[in-house]
Amino acid sequence: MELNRRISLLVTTLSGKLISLLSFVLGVNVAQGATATQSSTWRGVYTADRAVDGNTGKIFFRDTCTHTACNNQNPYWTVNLGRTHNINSLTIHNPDQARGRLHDVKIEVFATDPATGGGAGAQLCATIGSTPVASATSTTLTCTTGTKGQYIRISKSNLQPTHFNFFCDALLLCEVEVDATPAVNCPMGFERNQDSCYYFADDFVESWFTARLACQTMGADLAVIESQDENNFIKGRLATIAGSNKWSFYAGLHKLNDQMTWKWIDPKAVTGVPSGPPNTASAFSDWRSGQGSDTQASHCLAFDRPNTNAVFQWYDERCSNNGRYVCEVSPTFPTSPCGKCAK
Ligand SMILES: [Ca+2]
Repeated sequence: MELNRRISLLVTTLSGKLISLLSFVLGVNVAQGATATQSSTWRGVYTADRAVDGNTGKIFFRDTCTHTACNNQNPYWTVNLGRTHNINSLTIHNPDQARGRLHDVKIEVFATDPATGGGAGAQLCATIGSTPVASATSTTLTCTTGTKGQYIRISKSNLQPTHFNFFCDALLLCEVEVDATPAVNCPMGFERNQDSCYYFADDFVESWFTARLACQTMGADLAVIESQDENNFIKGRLATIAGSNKWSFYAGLHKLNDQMTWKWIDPKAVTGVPSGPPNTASAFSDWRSGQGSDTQASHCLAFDRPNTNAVFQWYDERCSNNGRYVCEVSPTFPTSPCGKCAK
């Protein structure tokens, strides 16, 4: 491959990964390209998908807008985001031909398809009152905090009488953008903390490698700990689960072949985890006294404690030793093979 092309491909790949990572951190328009449906379609051509095609232009007869049928008294438009999201806000691009038609609107979020019985679990995101939104403007509606689901429905009521043959009150949308971040529904047997799910394997003991395979079998991987909060959550749960047993639990940190560098199994996690104490580096660690710094064959992280009255901390364990283990799955981890399968 020619060098320029290689560089270009590398830049494209990296920027794609960056955008994908940023989208999880910042929240972006997750509706574009999603599956959309509506209660009816005016003249059969102003279809629901036109509000998620990425064209936010508001000129009705030139850009790509939706329009429900004139005889539809309770029109609605629904988008399926494909998986559960924490919904922050919606931006509606209202056509120049709206002429007072964007009024009495209710935006609701559902865990399951409202068209097939999911309507009972509606969460109200936001409303537009009887005063219409101005034509050819964009309006952003912030959802009630904690709004979460896979389906968003925009429905309209209190339709006004038809003024002319060609002007009926209906639901018209040039584009709907949804600012949201993916959420994860924990698989059976997993416990939630923040936006991750954890499986505390306390009934089997395995080597670090077999423990990792066991996690992967469930679409997860050994836990990657990126913050003090996450570390405290796991330590707290381990204290409860272990009780008076002298157990240790593997997590997803291991030492590279240089016998010095500790590395999380998730490449996106913080790098450069400092070796044992004193922990003066900026990266996060929680080594037990005397741990994390030897150059021997102790290459895998286990949560352990010197006695059952002590708190769990990080211990550098020989990877071939048997231990219990903690698995994790989140919207972004593991990246393969099944990190995005969990719903
Ligand atoms: Ca459009």
